[in-house]
Amino acid sequence: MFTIKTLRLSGLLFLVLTVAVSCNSSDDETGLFIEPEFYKLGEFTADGITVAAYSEVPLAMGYHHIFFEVHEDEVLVERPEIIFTPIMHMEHHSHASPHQAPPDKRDPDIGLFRGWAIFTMPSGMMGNWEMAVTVHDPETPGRDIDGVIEVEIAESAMVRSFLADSGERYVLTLVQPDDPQTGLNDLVVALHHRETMMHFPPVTGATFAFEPWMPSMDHGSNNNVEPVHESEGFYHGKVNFNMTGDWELRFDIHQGDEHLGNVDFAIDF
Ligand SMILES: [Cu+2]
Repeated sequence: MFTIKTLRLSGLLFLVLTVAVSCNSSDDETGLFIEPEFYKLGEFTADGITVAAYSEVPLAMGYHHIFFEVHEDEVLVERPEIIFTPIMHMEHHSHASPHQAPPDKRDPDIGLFRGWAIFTMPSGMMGNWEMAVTVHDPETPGRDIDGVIEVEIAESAMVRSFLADSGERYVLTLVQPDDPQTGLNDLVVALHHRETMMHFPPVTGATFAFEPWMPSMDHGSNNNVEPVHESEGFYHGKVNFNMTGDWELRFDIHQGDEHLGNVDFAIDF
């Protein structure tokens, strides 16, 4: 079974890659400032405009901030409209996943445009992921820049796709904790409905019964807080790990009178 230890491993890999990224950026003649600890996913240039994408760690199944930079002739493009769609090409079909485009202002702390994506499957035998990106520069009406950045998605246990009793498919993502500690942890889950292969609107009216359970010792914990909706399909609560070890986060999900499903995440730390 894949556990959060996979994420720790990504952390180690990240350290190694940071060095590689730093070396690359010294070759970069643009002189643009990029947070050196970011992981470069890729870039493309079309019609003189260069679009680069970054993440905080190498991508795995689950929720990730995706950062974009846009420049033309070494000059940053102000207030571009950036639209992107994560797409997985599988043998017989393609599908997207939940995501949100960045606003047209740079994140003030980072100086990049920040959106997010949830990757629902790993790259590999099943298929390959890319981000289809369109950039519209409002200073040049009618000029849209299109490109594709291929991304590699590692396996993780942070996403569950499940069928409701109605036959509809949903995606539940464990956003937090991504680095569990003994004691009280922030708990964040995101719930999306697969309306079509390309459209995953957030589910904003769900209720969660939530219980952490340690199967090997057959006990739970107290002081947990069931996640409640905060915004855009993201639900916030608390999870209490009263010891380290193998935990299951057990969710029983309803929407009104409808039972959507029972979803468990395994965490081992
Ligand atoms: Cu897929």
